[in-house]
Amino acid sequence: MTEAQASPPDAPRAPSAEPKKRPRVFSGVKPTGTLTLGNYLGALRNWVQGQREVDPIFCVVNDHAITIRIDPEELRRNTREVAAIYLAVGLDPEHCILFVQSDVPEHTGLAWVLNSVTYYGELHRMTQFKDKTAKGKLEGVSAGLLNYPILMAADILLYNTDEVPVGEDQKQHVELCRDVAIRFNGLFGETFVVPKPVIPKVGARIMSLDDPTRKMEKSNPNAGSYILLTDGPDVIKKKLARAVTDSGSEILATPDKPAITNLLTIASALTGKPIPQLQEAYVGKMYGHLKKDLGELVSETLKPIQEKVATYLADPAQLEAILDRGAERARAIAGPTLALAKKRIGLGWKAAAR
Ligand code: AQP
Repeated sequence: MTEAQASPPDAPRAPSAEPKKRPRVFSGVKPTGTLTLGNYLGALRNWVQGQREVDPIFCVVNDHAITIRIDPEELRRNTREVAAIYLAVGLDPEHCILFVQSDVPEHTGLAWVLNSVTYYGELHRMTQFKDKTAKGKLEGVSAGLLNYPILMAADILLYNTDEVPVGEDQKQHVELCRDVAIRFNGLFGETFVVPKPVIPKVGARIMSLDDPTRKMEKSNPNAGSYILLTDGPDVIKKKLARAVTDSGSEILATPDKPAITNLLTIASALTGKPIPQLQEAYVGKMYGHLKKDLGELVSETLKPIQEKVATYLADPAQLEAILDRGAERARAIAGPTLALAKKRIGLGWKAAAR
């Protein structure tokens, strides 16, 4: 029995009472560029590690990418590449539902419904909106950038999601999603499962290599600020060698050493070794030693992923078949949820929808 059959849109439903063996997990990355080491450590790696314990749905959220100006051909290329990265890092398409957001129109459909229960003030307060609008310069900023968290709420709520594994920067958006779900349920009757964010213990906030007070992000105009998952060993080593450091010479993760803390955090996330153990190993050594070791470590971690990405990109038919199948499975869940939300709010108006 498909989930669509299990939850017909007009059947009364109490989401919290649904029998579930494993928590439903939903997350995604927007293809605004090639993914960074921050995206990998804050999100992808944790998705892969936890995929067997959950009921996982992962999406390339390309509808989000058009909230900033992006060349259409670049967006298409990035979308394919992000999908290839999902597979290359180890997401299993037999187990996870993997798809591209724009192939499931229920996302934008539900976003419009949720627009009506989300307040302008809530959106305006979002830290990411404030950061991306360069602290108040609103000229040329799309309405989509402001409304982005509503679409993200729709992404999550469509799938009766229990958990949303994200990096620290997205926690606020998941909290807004919770508020919106609770508000909708309160106004129109029990409709959505209220999800919770799941933040990794290490790697939740990888910082820029050129400014350790800013998070590493793929849309940063300075290529030296991030490591891309597609960067080759020489580029990785050069970027790390040029990464800013702190005053002093001791290799310690302390508040007055944000740059070294960031490098140690990356090393800890990749080796699984706690930071105190790494600090111990670097007693008496220079910043350069840490940077050199990290260059090797990051290159070795990314090499097998890069080889697999190339294999998936070389076979577009196979990639599209996997994503088409994922979109079909996603729609079987998303369709009934959207229909129920529309019915609750009065947009499902036909006699059969009552
Ligand atoms: N620096 C980071 N450290 C840890 N986790 C991070 N994530 C992003 N940057 C870091 C996590 O990656 C997932 C996907 O993010 P996204 O691409 O959908 O949006 P974002 O958070 O805005 O990521 P970027 O790289 O900063 O993108 P741009 O520059 O395009 O805005 C999320 O789980 C996020 O937490």
